[in-house]
Amino acid sequence: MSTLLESPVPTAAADLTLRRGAARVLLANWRGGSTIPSRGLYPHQWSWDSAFIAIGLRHLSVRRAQRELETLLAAQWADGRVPHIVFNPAVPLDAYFPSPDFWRSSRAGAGAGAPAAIETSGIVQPPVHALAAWLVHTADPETSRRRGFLERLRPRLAAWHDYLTGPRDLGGGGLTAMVHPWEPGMDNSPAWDGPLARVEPVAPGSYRRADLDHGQSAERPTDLDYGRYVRLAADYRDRGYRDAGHREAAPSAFAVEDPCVNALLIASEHALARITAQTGGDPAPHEERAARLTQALVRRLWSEEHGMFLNRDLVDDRLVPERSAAGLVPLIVPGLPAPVVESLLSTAKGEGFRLGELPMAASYDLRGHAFDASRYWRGPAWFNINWLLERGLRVQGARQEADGLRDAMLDVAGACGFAEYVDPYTAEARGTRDFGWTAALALDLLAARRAAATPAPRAAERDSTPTDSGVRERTSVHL
Ligand code: 9WN
Repeated sequence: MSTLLESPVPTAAADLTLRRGAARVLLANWRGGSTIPSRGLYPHQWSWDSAFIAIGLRHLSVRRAQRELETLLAAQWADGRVPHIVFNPAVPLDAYFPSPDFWRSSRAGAGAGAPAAIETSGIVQPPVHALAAWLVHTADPETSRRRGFLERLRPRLAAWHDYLTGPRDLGGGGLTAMVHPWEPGMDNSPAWDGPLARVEPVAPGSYRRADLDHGQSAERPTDLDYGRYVRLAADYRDRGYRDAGHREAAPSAFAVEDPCVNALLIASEHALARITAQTGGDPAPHEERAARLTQALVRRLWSEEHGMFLNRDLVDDRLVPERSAAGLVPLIVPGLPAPVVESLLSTAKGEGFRLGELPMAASYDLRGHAFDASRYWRGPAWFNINWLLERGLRVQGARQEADGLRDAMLDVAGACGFAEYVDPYTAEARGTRDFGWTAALALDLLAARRAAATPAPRAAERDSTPTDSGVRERTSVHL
């Protein structure tokens, strides 16, 4: 694949080094049909990791990027859910916990439509997939059409969104809900401390954490939190992975409406509209659903007082007063009311996140009572969240700020060895290294920067639609 590393446009030496480094990570983490997030800590396929990885992989190999998403969606359940982990049967059971023998998806999930021949987890992760599929398509529409890529993915993506907006609208207010802290992807966010406090942890000796074999305990969730994660997952499994509304389901002890997850659902619903139009269908139902979700997002999760979106705890039907970066991600949603956008931008640049001043935005308010610069999702800066913020700034027309964040992320990505996350003040590496989405999103930002500096119009520009045309840069990377 080394020839794929050569750019058609003259590239600065530093960019080329970064590109080669990122490509090496993705090549090393490739497992024949999908990419693992990291060797050691995460040896299987993860759902939202694969979507972000496909977004970067398309700059190296469109075929691999397509395959990444196809492999994940091949493990989709008949009820539409896309599992958060697809297990590699060749990996020893003790390499990651919870392992397939904990989830027992093919048996415990049979009633919910889990595949019989592939073992997966039974929970989900944020729906970045339709967005990723569209971006992969735009990288090479010709190959995509020839292989029927969008035709094959479209029904699966539609079923996925139907699941999230149907059985997972647990609050009945038009948003999707997450039933485990692993589902929104920000596992250890201080926003979960309140909702999790109600959950009885399982006994400490009843399982063995594999993550501490690879990660430093000061950078990982505590044992108490793990005990609660395990309890929630085991209870969901023992209910046959049924969601509330089903006659055999009990309400989940943990249920939240998360602004990042719902913003991604909206962005993906817009992408699904394009995918549907591209494959000869009617995009209107998807655009209408995106508009309804956007209204529900503002109605249910916007907090004027906090200047950002918050999580809604569905058990007591209250907003959780914790300012995490999840509440800024709705910047990616087109059509938000102007005062909301103004307030979000000012919160992002303010004392809590210092966007434009620090290298990357923290995952949690720098002044928050639970802030920790090193511990999982309680302060460190993450590349996927910052990639979404960069994208959101462009959607909202804040081009200078977006350029600044993009350049800073590119500087940090190479310097930290493609770390999983970094200290938000010093940009020092935290978590595991050679992390898949860090490498992939660096590739994507590099391509965007190069495209923005290239005068000729590109094919993807012609594919852009009115929703984005006023705010998109001239680049294949942004829709
Ligand atoms: C549990 C793989 C995943 C990411 C999540 C991140 C972390 C897993 C864990 O790693 O979660 O799913 O074991 O901590 O929080 O966002 O998808 O990279």
